[in-house]
Amino acid sequence: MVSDEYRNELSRFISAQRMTDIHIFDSVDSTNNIAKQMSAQGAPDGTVIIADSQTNGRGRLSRSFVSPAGNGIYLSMIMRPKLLSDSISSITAWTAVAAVRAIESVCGIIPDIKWVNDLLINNRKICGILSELYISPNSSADFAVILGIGINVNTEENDFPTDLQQIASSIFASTGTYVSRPQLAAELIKQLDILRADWPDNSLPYLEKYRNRCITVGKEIVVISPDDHRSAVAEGVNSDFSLSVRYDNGTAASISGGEVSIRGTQSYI
Ligand code: BT5
Repeated sequence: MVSDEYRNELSRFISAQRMTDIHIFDSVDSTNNIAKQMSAQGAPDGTVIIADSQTNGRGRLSRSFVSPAGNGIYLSMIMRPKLLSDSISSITAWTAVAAVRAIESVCGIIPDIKWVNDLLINNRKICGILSELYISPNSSADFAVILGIGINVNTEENDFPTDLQQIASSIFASTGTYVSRPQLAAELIKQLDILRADWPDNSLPYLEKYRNRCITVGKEIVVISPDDHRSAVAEGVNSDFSLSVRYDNGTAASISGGEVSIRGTQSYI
């Protein structure tokens, strides 16, 4: 069982007490789905689900996240904040910063951020983030935020499906250095634990790091909503992590992640 080895390795980096809320699987449909099921069963704040592979890894807006066995990290953390304030819309961006910090600490390379939820190295996507909300059908006071992170760690470039080969990469393919998945997963858990403690008041370090790594700013982009494609220039990241854009007709707007994607006009970024 890969999951047994994974657990043994992970426990070299994580205390026995913390390991009790970490659940490791060989294969699941989606770690975010398992996290929702566990949330419904009362799983505590900080519960972690990790899988060696996913059969239905999910991205935003019903897209999929390719999640083969043996070389990626597919991890979801259950977060149970006391209140659900407007600031929850920035949790994906906070999670991106936590993932950047973990990769920087273990791999010595600092990924860029493509607003709002992609981490890139050399302009290729190596990580995607999907945050979702679970609300109990019985009580709106019983809710959880699911932080889902997928990282291509040791994937070879030609292992990606053809349609992803121009946009996707892995940490190994970009740096030439093999990375220990349990070590990186452990650091990611540590950074997400710090994030839970920082949420929502200690926003500034997250905003500073996000702005520092966000390569979308200054680029010509297309803002894609369900019924519209509009050309714009990305002008900056606002303090609520929304993207400040100026459309071609001169109108300024702030866009938030929910229903919108962006593409560079020159390339994926
Ligand atoms: C994301 O969505 O990138 C969010 C991905 C979140 C995955 C994690 S894994 C753990 C947890 N459980 C889940 O089921 N999901 C989360 P989005 O920004 O919508 O990007 C999706 C797009 O990225 C796809 O349409 C492809 O173009 C591209 N893509 C798919 N798989 C990829 C991969 N492995 N690496 C890089 N790009 C990929």
